[in-house]
Amino acid sequence: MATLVRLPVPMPEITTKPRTKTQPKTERPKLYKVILVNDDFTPREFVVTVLKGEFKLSEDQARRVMITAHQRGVCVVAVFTRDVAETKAARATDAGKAKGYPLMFTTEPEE
Ligand code: TYC
Repeated sequence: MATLVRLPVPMPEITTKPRTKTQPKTERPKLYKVILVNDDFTPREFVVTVLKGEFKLSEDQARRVMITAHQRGVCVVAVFTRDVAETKAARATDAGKAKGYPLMFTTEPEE
């Protein structure tokens, strides 16, 4: 008499991959504001000239930025990546220093 042996049948293994939602990485660099600071000595025309030369502002834009800093104490000139902002602020500040003016440009990170 034959004995029936029941062998275990292997089940196909179902594996589920954990779905980790991957954000498309298009990291944008943090931007920095270049800020023009008012003082009592630098001639208005010189400030306008520096703004046009270093920041490529039009005559009209440069005058508005200069007047805003003159009236309110500071004015944002433009925003750039950190390196560019710091280089431009330093060059513009140096342009004033070369003429003996206390003209100052600073940088600060955007919120
Ligand atoms: N206040 C300066 C003046 O009356 C002009 C000036 C404007 C200087 C803006 C700096 O960031 C400045 N001659």
